[in-house]
Amino acid sequence: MENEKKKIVLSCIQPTSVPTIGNYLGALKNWKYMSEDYDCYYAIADLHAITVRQEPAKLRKQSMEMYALLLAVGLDPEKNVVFVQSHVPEHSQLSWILNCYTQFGEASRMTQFKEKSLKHADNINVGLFDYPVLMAADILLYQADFVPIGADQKQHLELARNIAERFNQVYTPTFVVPEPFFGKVGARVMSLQDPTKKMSKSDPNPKASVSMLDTPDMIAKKIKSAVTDSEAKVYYGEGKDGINNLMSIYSACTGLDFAQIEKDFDGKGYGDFKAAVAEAVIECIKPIQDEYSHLIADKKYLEDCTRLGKEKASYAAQKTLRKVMKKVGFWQV
Ligand code: ATP
Ligand code: LTN
Repeated sequence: MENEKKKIVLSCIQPTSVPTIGNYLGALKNWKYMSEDYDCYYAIADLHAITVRQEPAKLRKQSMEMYALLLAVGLDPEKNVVFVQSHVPEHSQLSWILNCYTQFGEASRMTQFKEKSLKHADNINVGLFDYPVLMAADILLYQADFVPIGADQKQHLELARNIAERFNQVYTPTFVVPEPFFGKVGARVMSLQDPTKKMSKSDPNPKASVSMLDTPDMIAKKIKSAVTDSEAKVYYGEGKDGINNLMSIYSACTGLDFAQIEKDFDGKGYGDFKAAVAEAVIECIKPIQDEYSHLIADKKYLEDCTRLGKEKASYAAQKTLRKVMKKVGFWQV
């Protein structure tokens, strides 16, 4: 067992804002669990972030903050590879090659592109369309076996699998075909203001999401004002999107299942339930916030860690890219 090669895990998060509890419960929490048993590559997807207009100084700052948060969640930069996507140019290089193995039709079916083009109608750039191919490159470069993601990324992962299979068929087996990995609960945390939409860190309405760095007071207020229904009975059911969402969050933070939650809140109103949810969220993220405040004060340490991440990621990425370039038939000297 000692010498057995560990399976490889890769995932990325965009530095578009401070992560929400949706990002944490749906993705980052699993990153931490998986980091114990797998060979993990985790990246800040800054190349993906510029598919939507970003302010340069803010993007730089958010990338550093996101990096600190990844360490605060418990990722170990020595044991895992924690890096910044743009520090490893092989992502862009492989992405171009994979573009030529992706059909326009299949890329056109991606629902996130449709949603994001509606949201950013003034800037429907080609990068936004090509986003899933870059994501495929991220994954395939590291020969990842598993990709922990929230449910919203399922379609993109399916595309990455199709591209890998196609390339392997046109040439000889080159890429590992990756499997998605979804956590049990929290895979899809919804907006507190519109529980039919996913909670998103770049939602302009601050009341719609709880950020990982919100103060206890802010968290309590946001959860208190979460949209629910008029039935005032805590149970998981149809037409109760708001309560279903709060129950999922509560369950993910406490480990209690829905049946237990329904029992505990039998006869109690939404006020009591919301107070309990807020408390559970505050407790759940407090240790991360404490660790974050130490890390963010040590810029030199964070920079040293990103350099180490870049070195380790580059080694693996170069190996795959060289193989791909040879198969495609590029003149290598
Ligand atoms: P943006 O608002 O900038 O598009 P985002 O909040 O959707 O960002 P990403 O950086 O695109 O977050 O995603 C990081 C990870 O978090 C992905 O694995 C994604 O599946 C997961 N994730 C994002 N939103 C949620 C959510 N509401 N519930 C569960 N998981 C989520
Ligand atoms: N598109 C992802 C972020 C992302 C990603 C990846 C996730 C970019 N590259 C590779 C998993 C694997 C998102 O969460 N929106």
